Amino acid sequence: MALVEVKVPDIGDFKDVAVIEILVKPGDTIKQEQSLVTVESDKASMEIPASVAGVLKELKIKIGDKISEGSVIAIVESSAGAASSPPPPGEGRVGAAATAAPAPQPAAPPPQPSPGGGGSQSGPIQVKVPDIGDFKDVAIIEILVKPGDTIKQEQSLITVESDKASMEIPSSAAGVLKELKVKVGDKVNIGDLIAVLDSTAMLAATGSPPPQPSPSGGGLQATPTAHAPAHIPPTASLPPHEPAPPTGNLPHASPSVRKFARELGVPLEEVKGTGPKGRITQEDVQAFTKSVMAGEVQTKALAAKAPAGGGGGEALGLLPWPKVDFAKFGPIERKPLSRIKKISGANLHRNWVLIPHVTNHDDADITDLEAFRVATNKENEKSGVKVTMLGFLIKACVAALKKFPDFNSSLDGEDLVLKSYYHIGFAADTPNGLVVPVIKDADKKGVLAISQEMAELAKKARDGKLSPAEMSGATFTISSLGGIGGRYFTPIINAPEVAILGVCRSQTEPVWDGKQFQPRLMLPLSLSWDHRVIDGASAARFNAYLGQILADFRRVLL
Ligand code: CAO
Repeated sequence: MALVEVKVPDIGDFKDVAVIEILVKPGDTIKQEQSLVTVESDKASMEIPASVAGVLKELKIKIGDKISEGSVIAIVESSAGAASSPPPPGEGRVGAAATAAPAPQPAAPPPQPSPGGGGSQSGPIQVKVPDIGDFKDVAIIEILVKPGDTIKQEQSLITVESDKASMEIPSSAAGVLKELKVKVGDKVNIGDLIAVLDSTAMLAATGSPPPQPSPSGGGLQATPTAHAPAHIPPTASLPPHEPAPPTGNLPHASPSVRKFARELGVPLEEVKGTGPKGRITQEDVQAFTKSVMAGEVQTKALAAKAPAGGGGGEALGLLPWPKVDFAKFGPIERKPLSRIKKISGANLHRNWVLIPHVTNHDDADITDLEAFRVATNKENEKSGVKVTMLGFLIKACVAALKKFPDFNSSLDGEDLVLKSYYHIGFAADTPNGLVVPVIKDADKKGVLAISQEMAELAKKARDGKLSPAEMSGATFTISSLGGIGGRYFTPIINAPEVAILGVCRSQTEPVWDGKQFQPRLMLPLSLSWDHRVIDGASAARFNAYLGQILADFRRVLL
């Protein structure tokens, strides 16, 4: 056993680079070549590996310290029986580490323009990978430019990454990018051709010759920069997570954190870094993963998927939407959803998911009202205005809304907005899908006027001619399937309203009057309400009151 000083190996021209991350702690058993710290200059970020295996006794640096070649990083009790006195910087064990996990040689001279191109002459210039130290077969992880771009000298063209460092490769000359010779995923080495620039185009564009490659300009460029994802629109179910601040192109993270994120499939550009200068740490990646798993945030990819097929069920931890080859079971026809279906579908889905719905079912005795309606229609035969049960229902609902104002409200944050106007929407079935025209100020209109307006709006709806104004502002909605049939159903609340009345087809039923069964015309009512605003008792009272009005319409006057 021997105590060995682990020093900063030859890291090329880097001097006074800041320690931004410490990857080990005293007591840790360290493998040879295991990364101990991450340092960062304005040209690259890199991890400094251990030159020996053993137990870490003491750390000699802390975050923020500036270190150079030869600086002592740590004292390791080596199991290999090393010399008790440390070798000079760059030699012995430390030197071995530098070889085993080579540090970039960042300030090597830039590649010279190839014969026939570049330099002070105009024309094509070949830009090649400069001397990047001992790195071999480093993978291109990002291409930062595209053909047609005007490139400045030393502008970063690509980012490469090894398992110990990430760096950007700058252009050795200025010009217009004619051709990229590499793609993401390619492995490159010193001398490999990256791109061809045209300095003539540059000359034409600027009127001055491009700057010459500088002797020190071919090194490594600043790598770590945080990446800002596009704003993620909130979905019905989950809030988007707060994106990282917009400061550059690449997520600011060390190569090992990048690798870790890649293994987990974590989009680093969506992770907010909590380290120095917004650097993303391993803990940040872990915390992000946890919050996605807990359903607290959604990744951009999931948010983008949400509107399609499965409706984003994955984000709710649900099974993915089943993918079935329907044609396997018989002939099929594929038809795109109509525009109205797409819009109303998305709204209905949101409302169904976000509103805690409860539906109360009840029956109203409309025997006398129906007799009155039939008589009214007979009297008005010549006028052409036909009154349907829906006209009476709208008027009856206004009376119930006045008695139970919570049903004529909307939730706005933690406030309930109670409206003193009564605009009643009615669901209309059209060849292209469901729309909801609105009878404005129904409290100020008689049943005949309401019926006439309803007929006009329903026709406009079927002709696809309703204006947005004619479909907005409703305070309560009725969905009547009375003309079609059925008994009861669960209507979906039309947000931001808090209740909706579903009506089915009336039929004559035997009703016990205390002495005997009487044939009565009964109208099935289904009232869905938002349980955040309304409770079951008020819903039952609302339905009962509505039933009373429909049973004796004179109550509307009271
Ligand atoms: N019980 C028995 N008969 C009823 C009735 C009821 N509750 N409601 C209507 N009727 C009768 C009408 O009296 C009329 O009979 P006649 O032809 O003998 O006069 C017939 O059914 C057709 O009425 P209507 O549907 O044309 O008129 P309406 O005022 O009842 O409804 C409108 C108008 C536009 C709401 C309706 O045409 C419509 O589109 N309904 C579908 C709404 C819908 O799709 N809701 C579901 C939403 S959730 O997907």
